[in-house]
Amino acid sequence: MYTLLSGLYKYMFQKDEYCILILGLDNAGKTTFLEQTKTKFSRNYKGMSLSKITTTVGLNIGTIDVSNARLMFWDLGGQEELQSLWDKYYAESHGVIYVIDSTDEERLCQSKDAFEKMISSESLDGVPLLVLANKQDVKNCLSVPDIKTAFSDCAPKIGQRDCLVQPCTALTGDGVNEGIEWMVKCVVGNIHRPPRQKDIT
Ligand SMILES: Nc1nc2c(ncn2[C@@H]2O[C@H](COP(=O)(O)OP(=O)(O)OP(=O)(O)O)[C@@H](O)[C@H]2O)c(=O)[nH]1
Ligand SMILES: [Mg+2]
Repeated sequence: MYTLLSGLYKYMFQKDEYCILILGLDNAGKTTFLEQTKTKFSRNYKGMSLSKITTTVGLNIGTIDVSNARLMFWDLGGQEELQSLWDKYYAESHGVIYVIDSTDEERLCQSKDAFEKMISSESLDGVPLLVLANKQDVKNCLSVPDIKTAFSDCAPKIGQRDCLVQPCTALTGDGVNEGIEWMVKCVVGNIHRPPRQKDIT
């Protein structure tokens, strides 16, 4: 009887909580992506106007519920001097969303270096990686194959981790659902990083 009731309680009131980092160079579109995600996945969420978003100094936090999972996002500032703070969050995270500005060919190499440094951290072993080729609305931007080619020498460091490169336009929401749904499937199925369990209040 106790088992039955406790199972029912868990089903009704507990959610598995996963922490997802949103990383990438400044101006890549991380905060825009987070706002768009909250708008799409939270009923009644009236997000801030996307045109009012300014560069992040520190971090933005956002939470969404998808099925029985609760995703808590940490959107960190991407400016060079803020990148040294990223690794403070690695040990707690269940997944990483890495945002690339597909219009910024000039800094693609810099973005690759930051990505490579990030995935080299042992604290992120086994964590799923969603790479967003953002700003696909802009004519002549880099395509997913262009980005895969530029990042190809990261493959050995990605190793067995789940990894998807997803085209995305954070500004309009294109590709956001696909990316989030993929991430949920990966973190829920990842036995290497068990979720935190939280009662819903
Ligand atoms: N055209 C286009 N512009 C975008 C898109 N996503 C974001 N932007 C623009 O890119 C700029 C930077 O967006 P942010 O979301 O602030 O970028 P960020 O990665 O959070 O930057 P930091 O906080 O400095 O690390 C803004 O002017 C956005 O409107 C997109 O999909 N398409
Ligand atoms: Mg930001």
